[in-house]
Amino acid sequence: MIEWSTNVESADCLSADKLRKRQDERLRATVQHAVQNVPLYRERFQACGVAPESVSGIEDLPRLPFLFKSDYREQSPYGLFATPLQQVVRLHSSSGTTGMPTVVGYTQNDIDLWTSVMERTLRLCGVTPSDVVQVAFGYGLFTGGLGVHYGAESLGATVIPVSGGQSDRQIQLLRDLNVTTICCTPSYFLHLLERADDLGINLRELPLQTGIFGAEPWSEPMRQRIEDAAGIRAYDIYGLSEIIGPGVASACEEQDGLHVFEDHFFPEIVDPDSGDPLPVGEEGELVLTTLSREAVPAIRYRTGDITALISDPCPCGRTTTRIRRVTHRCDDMLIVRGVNIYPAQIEDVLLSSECVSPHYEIHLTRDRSLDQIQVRVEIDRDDLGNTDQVCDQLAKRLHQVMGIKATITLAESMTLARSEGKARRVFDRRCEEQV
Ligand code: DLL
Repeated sequence: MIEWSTNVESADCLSADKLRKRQDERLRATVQHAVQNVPLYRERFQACGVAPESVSGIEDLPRLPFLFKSDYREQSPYGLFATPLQQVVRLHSSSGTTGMPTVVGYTQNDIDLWTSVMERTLRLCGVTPSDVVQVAFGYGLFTGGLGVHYGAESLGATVIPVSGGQSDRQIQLLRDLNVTTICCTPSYFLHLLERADDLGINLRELPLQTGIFGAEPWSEPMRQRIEDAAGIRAYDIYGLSEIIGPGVASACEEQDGLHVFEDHFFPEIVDPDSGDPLPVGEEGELVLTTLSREAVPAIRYRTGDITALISDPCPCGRTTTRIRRVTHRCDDMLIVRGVNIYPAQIEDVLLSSECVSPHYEIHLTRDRSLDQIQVRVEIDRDDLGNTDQVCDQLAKRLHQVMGIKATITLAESMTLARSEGKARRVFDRRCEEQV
């Protein structure tokens, strides 16, 4: 059993020495546990010539082998489990947005750890025992619903476990139960805003104060739009099933990056191509090591998420390191006519125009071996001004930012698909059309 216990009040404010001592001890235990119980770790450590006893702490991490998403798939379902199934009390699964979903397991200690980091997450977002928290993340194999649920209960808040979907009911509950905090994907909240409008309910007039959003990339302009439209403060929370679920990192009241719960999950940033560690502040791929997980420990997991570490101390007083908002993944990059483009760049440009809504789709096709990119975006319902002019301006801005020409199509309000969970925004049909 990996020993850990965390005082949720003080864990985010440890001195650097105390934190490092804790991380070193926990890493040593994690390495022993993983190498002893998981054949894949044993093989990888042997192949790199690293004896587990030689690992004394965090400074040894760069010597250790990486773990990849493909390892979870190849070892599926239980190959990466370090504890017998008798000790595993729960299974969850990743959402499979980038391929086959992966199965992850939790011992009772892992569930307690998850509850504790989720309680810390909610505290960072300003939630208190007096809050009424509507959990509109999906419950089930997806980690969002149950993760937030346990954390909110442990904090002593009043939890409404509604799960995702049934949007009209969500809005009724927000109104009738005096909900103060809602948790869901940002794209689902955008949808709830529209439904509320259709039902003649102004969210700004309800007691709702806080939105806790995550599980998919969303931009700073999107956060501002949500805050203005709903009259709430919107917080970004980050996590992934392979590590624990939500509860890896969270924004605080300063809204400048996300604090990582680094006494349990150690972050490194590496060059996505070479895997070499990058200095603090430089953008690269986030690599996470679990320091206290039992059932499925992860050593140097390549998350595929792109971010950077923030070195300056946060004015909120918490001492944990921060990461920048994750706006894209390594595998999100679209190569269009030889130019690298991230959907997040397109979102930034679209949201800089007041005339369009935050609902958009990016369609890639190929016409006689030439890539075509079409961006469909909905017009804001109150703004049906000069649409040609809007299209022209957006196309020019996109050309400046991306260096290639995109066709902009304005779609009528409410015509693009809405999601109850993670939004799908990119439709790449280039290969289909080539065959
Ligand atoms: O999405 C866990 C979660 C649930 C996080 C609820 C936050 C809130 P997965 O389904 O395994 O787990 O997907 C993990 O989603 O590697 C990122 O690419 C993306 N992701 C999660 N949170 C954020 C965020 C959950 N705040 C994958 N910003 C991760 C950007 C995010 N991307």
